[in-house]
Amino acid sequence: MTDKAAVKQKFIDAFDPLVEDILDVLQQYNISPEATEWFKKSLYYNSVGGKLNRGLSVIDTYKILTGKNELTDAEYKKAAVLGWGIELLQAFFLVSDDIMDSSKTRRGQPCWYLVPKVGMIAINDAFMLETSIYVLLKKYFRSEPYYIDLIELFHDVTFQTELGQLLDLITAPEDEVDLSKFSLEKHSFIVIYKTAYYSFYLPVALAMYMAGISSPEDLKQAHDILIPLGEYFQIQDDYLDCYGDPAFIGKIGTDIFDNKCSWLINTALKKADQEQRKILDENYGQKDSACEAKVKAIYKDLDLENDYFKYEEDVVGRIRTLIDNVDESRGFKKDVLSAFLAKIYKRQK
Ligand code: GPP
Ligand code: MG
Ligand code: MG
Ligand code: MG
Repeated sequence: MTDKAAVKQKFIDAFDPLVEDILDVLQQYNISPEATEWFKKSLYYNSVGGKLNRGLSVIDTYKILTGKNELTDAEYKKAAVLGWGIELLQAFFLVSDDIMDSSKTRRGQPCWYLVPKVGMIAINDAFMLETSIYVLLKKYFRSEPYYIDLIELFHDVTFQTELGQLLDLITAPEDEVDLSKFSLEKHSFIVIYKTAYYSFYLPVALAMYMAGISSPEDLKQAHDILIPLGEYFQIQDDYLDCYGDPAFIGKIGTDIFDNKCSWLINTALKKADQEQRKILDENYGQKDSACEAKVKAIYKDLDLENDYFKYEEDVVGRIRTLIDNVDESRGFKKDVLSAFLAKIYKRQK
């Protein structure tokens, strides 16, 4: 096993006792074995199987902030609880998002709502994935002075992500394709809220509270770089929706079908001539494979892949400069941010 695989496996192994903690609550309430089994299946199906980057980042960030290469078992456990808290939040978002986006696969398997017998029970399962976070925080952090900061942070970030999802959805109405409503400014707003807060700011802020390096100034420094980093990450997601290999990314892109205000369509709209614009107007968001192919053909004619590669080099340069200017005098460390950037630069999945 490579080092990286071993690190991931250790984190995955830390999930089993946490599932037991959550299921203990059901047992206290005398919930039937059938319901307990259902919930256990949902916990594993929806939380494990992805890259786990967000969860692992809590542990990495904590190590960098404290300068410790090895954590004690107790420290590792607590960082892992916070990491799994984000993964549960992500599971809650993805189960819900796949219903809203009519997606088919996630992490190389059918979306949870498409699993036989699940259907719309997935909505309640999503809620329970979310509330499991607070079962774990209560058990492991209740006596910490920063307990309320953790809870408030999870709540604020959840609200921000839901606002982003709202913007994403109302900018992509199913029955009314109007590309003139899209813009890169709107796109930026959507993706910062729907992705950057929970995927980038949250893991770092959680580790900062746990490490005790959490002055408002340091939280702001982290925020001001992690938000653009998260925006870049979602633009990669938009790019991969069209150009990624489904076998590799574990999901089939739906953005053109679903009339999404994605980075690619916005970039295409800026470059298209009248004729190309007409084809985009007629074929975007049509929930039809032939229409999708016509949109992809325009993307190819416009050489959007090249725009994406240029964007990537440009944004990474800007983020590197921001990182260089971080003030480490109160204890925050630039390496936290460079480690994040290194993890996502030129990612293929
Ligand atoms: C990613 O958008 C955004 C989320 C997963 C947040 C969902 C938030 C909720 C409150 C449900 P996406 O649809 O582009 O992701 P993917 O491409 O993985 O489906
Ligand atoms: Mg989606
Ligand atoms: Mg979505
Ligand atoms: Mg996407």
